[in-house]
Amino acid sequence: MPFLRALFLVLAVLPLAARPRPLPLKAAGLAAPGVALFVPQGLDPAALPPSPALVAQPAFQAPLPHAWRLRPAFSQDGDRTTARFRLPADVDLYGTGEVTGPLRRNGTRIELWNTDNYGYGKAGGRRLYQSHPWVLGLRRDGTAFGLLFDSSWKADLDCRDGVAFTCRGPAFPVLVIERASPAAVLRTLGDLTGRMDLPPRWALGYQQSRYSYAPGARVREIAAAFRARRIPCDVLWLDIDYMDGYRIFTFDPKGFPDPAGLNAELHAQGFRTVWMIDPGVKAEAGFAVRRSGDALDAWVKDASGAPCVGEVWPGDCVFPDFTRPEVRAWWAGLYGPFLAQGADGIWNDMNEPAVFGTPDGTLPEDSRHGGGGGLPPGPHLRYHNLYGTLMARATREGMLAARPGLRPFLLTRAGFLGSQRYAATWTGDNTSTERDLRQAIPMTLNLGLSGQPFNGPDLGGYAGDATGELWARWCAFGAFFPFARGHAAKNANAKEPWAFGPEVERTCRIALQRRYRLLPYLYTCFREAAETGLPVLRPLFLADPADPALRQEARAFLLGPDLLVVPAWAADAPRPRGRWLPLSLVEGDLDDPLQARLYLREGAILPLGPVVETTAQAPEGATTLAVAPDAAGHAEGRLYHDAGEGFAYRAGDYRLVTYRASRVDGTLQVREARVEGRRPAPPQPWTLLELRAGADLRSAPPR
Ligand code: NBV
Repeated sequence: MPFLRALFLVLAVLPLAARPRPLPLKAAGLAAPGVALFVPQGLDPAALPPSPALVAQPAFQAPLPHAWRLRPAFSQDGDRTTARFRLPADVDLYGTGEVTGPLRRNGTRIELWNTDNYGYGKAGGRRLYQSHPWVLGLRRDGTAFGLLFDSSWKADLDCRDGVAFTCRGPAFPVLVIERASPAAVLRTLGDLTGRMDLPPRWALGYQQSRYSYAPGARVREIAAAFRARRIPCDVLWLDIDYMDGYRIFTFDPKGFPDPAGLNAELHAQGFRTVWMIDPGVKAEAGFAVRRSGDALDAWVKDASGAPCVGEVWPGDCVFPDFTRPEVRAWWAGLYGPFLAQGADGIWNDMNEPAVFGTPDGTLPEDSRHGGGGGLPPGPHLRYHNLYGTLMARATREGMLAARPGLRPFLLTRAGFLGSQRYAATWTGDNTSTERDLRQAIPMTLNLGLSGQPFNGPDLGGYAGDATGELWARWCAFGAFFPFARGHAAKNANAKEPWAFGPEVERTCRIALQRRYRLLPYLYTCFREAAETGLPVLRPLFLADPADPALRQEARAFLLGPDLLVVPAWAADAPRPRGRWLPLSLVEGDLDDPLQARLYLREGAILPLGPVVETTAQAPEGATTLAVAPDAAGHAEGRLYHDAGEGFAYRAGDYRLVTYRASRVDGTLQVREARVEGRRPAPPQPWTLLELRAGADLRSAPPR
């Protein structure tokens, strides 16, 4: 009988144990106007856990208004904590970071566990290289909200029935932003998680990469080909094969005997270079980086306290523990001698971190991080998603220390909400397929809607062979992405703009020339993103949040506030309300059926520059102002310029002009209505180009 009673008790208790139990709220209030903070039991509201996503710890400033609508329900189930929001069915959801699939995230579920996901093949593409516990919600009436789950632990973000965030960790705070528009939510997201710093202007140029251009002679050939063919390009990328046996911070003595000489040669031709540095340090006793790291026992530890060893490119590696401030300082110090060779930018790859031959492709969940400087010690389960961000932080600090007068340009593969403070990013190892050509647009848009404006895909696709047609079509709209870089896997075919013959080359040249003409506008959009947190590449619904027809549009997009880009294969895409006037930027662009169609918003002024082959030749300011007057003959536009490099702009050495156009006695006149900053006006005069509504391509399609 005692046995039966025990069995009965176990059976009675089991379902209870398996059921999540509600976790009551401990405190709720406003952390800022329109920003609510919810703290569940298990946390001390006066001493919240440090948040690497946020620039400042949130604290209660005022009571929560009674009418506050969005409140999370917390629950716990074993080691899992959930925050769930019930939402009306007609709310549209966006953001959620770097994701495959549709722009509108309703009905999707993703895993927040940064993963090296070659070809987006693992877990059906449900987890990628970055994690953003963040959702942007848009209501029917165009008002919007943001949900920020402040936990870096391994998690699930489920948008299938309302929004539920479940992490494999303890209780966490939730922030809810309530605003009148999605743009206003994004500004507040920028206030909370920080903004991208203004990059050097050269980083806005076209960039060419391959795994790998090696030896140095091959890099020179690529540089020469760009210039001989007059295809605009600013940056050449050096992938892992420049290293000596994949040892980071070294150069292959055979292929790259004189990196400083190579960099200097490329600089003389108007190129910049970006060199890859991975986190895995070859576990080789004599290797200098290993030895200097050993001196502070810099490594992530396994459960027994010994350095974690895992295989990456160089063979067995140890992994810096970037949660420790002294390790970040050591890592930062490694960049001084490296950058002295003349590299302009740094590319941090494999920093999920990716580890070969392990069940999950990374370090074990129970490996240990030391923390410090406010971060508590913790398991990999807690710090994995932050590994890339903390590495990027240390790298950026190293770049700044080595060259205090230059703006660091850093690209990171792994990231977390807030990593835009340290680095730009790209969407990892996509494929040369129609699927990835198309989903590059919503991926870039959703990263922008998650706080990261400086991002883009490998244009043309990374893995697999590209056809010329695919490459040309991709380049034709990808030329307008904030980060525009062609890249290719080792075993893929050549994917430079000329690799597919003269017709594809011509399409790519035209597309890239268009980008370079837009440079004054693009730089102005970057400055706006750096100031406000608004994305550079924007979904159409940002232009008219109440228009339901724009909510799912993932083919056409906006570059900044005024330019509508419609890929050639999306001619039937809806447009935001108002008139959009067709625009030709370079000769031949309207005659090429593969080019994206460009439209300027009625009432806007678009600053343009000349066609150049590198930003090194681009004059400051604008040489042309394209004006699309509204029915009343008015238009307005902005132009930002500065030295394009360095930090003098922070002390006022910039010029931000608001131009206003109006028709006086039938003649269109433009004046500088407002000037900010104390940088003098550039010497060259600008010419006026008036766009007329009669030339609208909708009524007169191009040949
Ligand atoms: O360093 C080689 C590649 C790089 O080209 C690519 O862009 C990264 O996403 N890297 C991954 C390592 C492994 C590629 C299979």
